[in-house]
Amino acid sequence: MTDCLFCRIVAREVPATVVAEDELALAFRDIDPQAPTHVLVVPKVHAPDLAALAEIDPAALAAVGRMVAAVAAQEGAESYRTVFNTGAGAGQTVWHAHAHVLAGRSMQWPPG
Ligand code: D5M
Repeated sequence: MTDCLFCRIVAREVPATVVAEDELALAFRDIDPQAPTHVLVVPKVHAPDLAALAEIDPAALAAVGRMVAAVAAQEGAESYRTVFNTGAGAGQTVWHAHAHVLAGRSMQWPPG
């Protein structure tokens, strides 16, 4: 059994509120939402971060990108923020590439 949390969510070994799925990607609600809409979009293949995913499986990266837009539309978001934290210093805590999709409130820049 893998010890990667998001691989285990993809395998349905850990429960999550899934909002979208296709062959290559899965979207589920963040357990600690930072906005009224906060969804994580993950590739089904394991890659530790965005750059690794681009190397390992460009098709899965494209699927994540398409699913980000589909989730935002499904949530009725006209504007939304997409975040890939990379590295502990940037706030990455789960070492399986994931896009945060945040919407439903105004966003500040710089993000902090
Ligand atoms: O983002 C990792 C995100 O993963 C963080 O926002 C919490 C979320 N998380 C952690 N465990 C779960 C489960 N079990 N379900 C849903 N969401 C979860 P990062 O950018 O790595 O800090």
